[in-house]
Amino acid sequence: MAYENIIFEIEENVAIIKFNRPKALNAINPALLADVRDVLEKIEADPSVKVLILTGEGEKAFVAGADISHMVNLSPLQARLFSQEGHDLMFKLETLSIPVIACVNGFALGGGTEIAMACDFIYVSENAKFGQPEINLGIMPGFGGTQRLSRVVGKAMAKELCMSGGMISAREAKDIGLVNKVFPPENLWEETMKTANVLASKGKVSMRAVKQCIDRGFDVDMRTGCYMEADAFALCMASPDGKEGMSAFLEKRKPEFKGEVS
Ligand code: DAK
Repeated sequence: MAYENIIFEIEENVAIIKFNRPKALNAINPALLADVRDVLEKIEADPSVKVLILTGEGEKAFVAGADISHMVNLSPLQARLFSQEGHDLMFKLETLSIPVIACVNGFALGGGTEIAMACDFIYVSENAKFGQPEINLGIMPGFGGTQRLSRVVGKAMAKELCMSGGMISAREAKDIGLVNKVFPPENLWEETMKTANVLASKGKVSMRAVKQCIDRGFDVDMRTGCYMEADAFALCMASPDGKEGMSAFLEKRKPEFKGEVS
């Protein structure tokens, strides 16, 4: 199915969503949110998909934020709905059972930074720029920026970014721990795909267990997190992939993971 606001492709086991409104620097409107939501449902239902990459179409932007021409006319109630739709999508991305990589090839501002933070990790090109510039518009982050940013980079840095509305470079984003790796623009896609293929070669059951334990464990105390880890570990041990991975090591062959729970 073709979408109006995104390009959706699957390359072997890797699904790719490209935000595709380049004339508006891929700014987010409700139609784009709906397209992404639809695709995430398809991805979750397709056992062959093992990794998702989000990126922006065009040379300039990942996502330059929520579409200001849409937001300017919203009533407070409509704004709440738009914000809620955004939050729902971020949670959906965050809790997707497969790893999600944000491949940031330019501006990631406002909602763009917020989408990238809802991914498992972020790879960027040297020309990427991050920021929460909503304060410059007399508003504030509405897709989780005040919450996720402080959890990723700490309260003081999150406050500086959200209060100043300033942009930071790819290198600064790396220095504060917002992004994992910075590449020259011409290498970004290849490097992202290389990592995606590494992740796609692992077992889906243990991949999901790792993702859930790290994410959910972050919100609870250490002891509860370790109980969660013990349960998830038991699930991995009970899964055919667990047996296959360890047998393959002992038999000196490559494992063939099936991603089945039993
Ligand atoms: N929305 C709509 N159009 C945008 C846009 C955006 N966010 N960003 C860029 N564009 C459009 C420009 O208007 C321009 O359109 P034309 O004039 O060509 O028709 C085109 O993209 C190219 O942009 P520029 O000509 O400005 O390109 P430059 O290279 O000069 O500058 C820029 C690039 C990214 C620095 C600049 O475009 C810029 O500052 N853009 C705005 C960035 C921004 O402020 N982003 C944050 C948006 S606010 C909430 C829900 C969500 C949110 C908040 C609350 N609730 C409902 C509670 C989230 C808010 C945001 O994300």
